[in-house]
Amino acid sequence: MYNSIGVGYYYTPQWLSEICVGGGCLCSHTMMNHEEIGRGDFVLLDEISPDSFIHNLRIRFNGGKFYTYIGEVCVSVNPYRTLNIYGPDYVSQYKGREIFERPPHIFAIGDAAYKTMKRNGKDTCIVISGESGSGKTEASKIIMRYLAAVTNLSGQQEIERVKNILLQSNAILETFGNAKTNRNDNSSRFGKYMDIHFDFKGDPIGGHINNYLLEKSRVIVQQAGERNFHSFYQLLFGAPDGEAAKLQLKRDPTFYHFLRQGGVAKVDSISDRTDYKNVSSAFRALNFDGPSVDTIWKIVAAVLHLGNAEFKSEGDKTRLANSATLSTVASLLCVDPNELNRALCHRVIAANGELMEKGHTTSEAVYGRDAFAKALYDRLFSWIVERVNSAIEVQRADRSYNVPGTVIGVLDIYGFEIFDINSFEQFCINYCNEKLQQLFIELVLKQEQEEYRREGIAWQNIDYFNNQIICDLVEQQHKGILAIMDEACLNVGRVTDQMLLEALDQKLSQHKHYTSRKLSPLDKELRHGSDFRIRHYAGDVVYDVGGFLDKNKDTLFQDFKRLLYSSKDPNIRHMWPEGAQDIHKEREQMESLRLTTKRPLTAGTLFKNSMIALVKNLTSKEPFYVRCIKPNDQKSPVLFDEERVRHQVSYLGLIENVRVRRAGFAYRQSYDRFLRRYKMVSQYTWPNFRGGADRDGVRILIQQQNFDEDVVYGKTKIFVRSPQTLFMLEQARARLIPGIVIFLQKLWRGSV
Ligand code: AOV
Ligand code: MG
Repeated sequence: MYNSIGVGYYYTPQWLSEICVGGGCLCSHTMMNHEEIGRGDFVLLDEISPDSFIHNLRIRFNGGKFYTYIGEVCVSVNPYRTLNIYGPDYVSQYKGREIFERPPHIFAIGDAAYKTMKRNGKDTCIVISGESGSGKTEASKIIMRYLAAVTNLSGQQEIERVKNILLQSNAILETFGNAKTNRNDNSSRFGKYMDIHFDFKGDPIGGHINNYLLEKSRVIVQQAGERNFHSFYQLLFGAPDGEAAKLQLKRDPTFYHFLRQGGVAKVDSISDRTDYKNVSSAFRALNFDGPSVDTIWKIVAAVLHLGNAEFKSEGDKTRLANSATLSTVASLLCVDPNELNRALCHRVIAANGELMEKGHTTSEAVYGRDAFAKALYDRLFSWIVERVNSAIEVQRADRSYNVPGTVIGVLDIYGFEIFDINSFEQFCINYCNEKLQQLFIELVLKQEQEEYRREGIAWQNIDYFNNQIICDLVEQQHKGILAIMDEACLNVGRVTDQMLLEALDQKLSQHKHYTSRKLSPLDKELRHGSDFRIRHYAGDVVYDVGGFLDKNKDTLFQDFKRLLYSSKDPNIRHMWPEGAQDIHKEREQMESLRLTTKRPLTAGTLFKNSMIALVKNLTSKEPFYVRCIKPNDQKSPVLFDEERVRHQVSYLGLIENVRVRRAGFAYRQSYDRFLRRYKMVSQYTWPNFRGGADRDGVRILIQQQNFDEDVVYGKTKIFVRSPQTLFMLEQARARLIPGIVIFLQKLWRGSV
């Protein structure tokens, strides 16, 4: 029973494992052995410990149950196999039902977000988190498909069109923003937050996508075992012969420098040919016109050719070694080959008040080529997102409704990751995950507390690890890593990555989440002089500082911008508006920058700002959570690697989450629904309670069953401490239902 300090339960429910609060729950009806499927909600565990948590998760994984609740948080384990639990039969089981009425399923979270939005007229959001490969992107697509399935019941053509384009937009974004990594064959290399807009009837009328920092360094370099973005392979393997010939492409990926480095071109789980067809049809669905699609593939091909550009030095000059590549790239980008040559081998600089052309060294030229390729692809990606947004944006006519529409936001962002070599990108990705963990801690606790406060109920706080200290380590003004990096970037040219590391060491030597090779020379993990380590909430990550400054500064020679603005392809011109800037004006600007030391915002600061805006946005909405867990690193449907899972459970704070949930109340329900469900257990409330408000009926029912000690009456809801009380009510209900059914059948037949 419930113990006196209000934390934990001692009970041994032998007969029920899945949450069976609602009618039609499968396990109670099939009398399935609870050992086979575990508890459907972790708050129902006899004892809360990492061992019992993992044990439950393993039983469920082995029994083919991949979703488990912690209250209203859905813990999802990647099944690594196709499941038939997402079809229309399942949709109808979850549609409009309360979260606990059916066995745990991600549909219930989608439905809760939808129902809450509709009922309260309030924006909601679904935050999906977990490490790389844990199933976030799949979860976000399942939720989107669920929302599409439960809306537009009147079958309006326009709404069907909107639903279709919202779903199809995923194919486009994944083609250009996802790649095979060593963690995940379809890893999101950008962050995505999508708002789905609904009209006052609750039908989707459009959407908007915010994208976050694409890992553009992948365009030029991939770690062993990894691929470049899917788009390159889809084009090579999927484009019809005529198209490939037009783009002067060879089908062999090993021909291209930018595709060679990972050593893989084919992935078993991916069909690039089919995906090319899918993305082509998605382009059509989203009304991308022919010239736009041409531009897209031309840029992808140009990047490939550009990677093969080689340089040689002749005297004090650097020249392109392969002129055929030059003319191919120039023709694909619709720019003058001489101008392209000039931009690749020289740059215009301002010296002593004069503009002059300075030749590159060969290594500068290679650096420029790579920066150019990355920038081309990055801009292309942003432009594609812009185009997707204009296709899915809410049409004017829909906006004219008097009742303002509401929104469900779905966040699917890159998961926490640790590679053999971790660079600036991993630093940003892991910082982003720190921010989301922070949000989870704050909101899950806050939500719980607020509900108790709203309902006038006292409760006791639970300790948890607050990762604010790590967020501060990264983002704090003046003292955080980003600020130290920005300071170093002000002097770039003079400051090296090594000097940046020294500055970090100096300022952060006392921070318990930071260490470096120099500060800890005997630490075996820190093998190189350029290594530093952050103790993240999800584990230790060793970063290699090499390239940090350059990636943070993120500059592209102005010469390339001007070149692309001169393109005869209007789409390319549109992607590079700043290339329009007059060269003399630019010189003035450079001069004033020199004097004021004002610099454009760095990549790190821009990312930080976008994270702060994202958190603010999510905080303004009512959040629902899906916490994804990766069962093993082999992508196996049968392997449950306990240690890997234990680590994730620990850093996601799931045990604390259960404790918070249990310290309060295992179950809460509005008085009307509670009464409707259990009214048959009391003669005072069956068939209907006529003695006053629903709350009075609930009170009478509870008193009569002797459960008064175990419940608290809030303003609008009843709060039940022990799940056992609920089990007993369910048991009583289940005993009575057959008699009621017989009685009703007789009634219909007129025999009573
Ligand atoms: P992620 O989004 O969390 O990683 P994904 O959603 O891409 O992970 O999932 C990785 C792979 O696991 C998918 O490609 C599927 O093969 C499989 N998978 C995940 N969820 C399911 C499911 N519900 N049913 C069947 N297979 C699934 V990353 O984007 O890397 O952080 O940056
Ligand atoms: Mg993903």
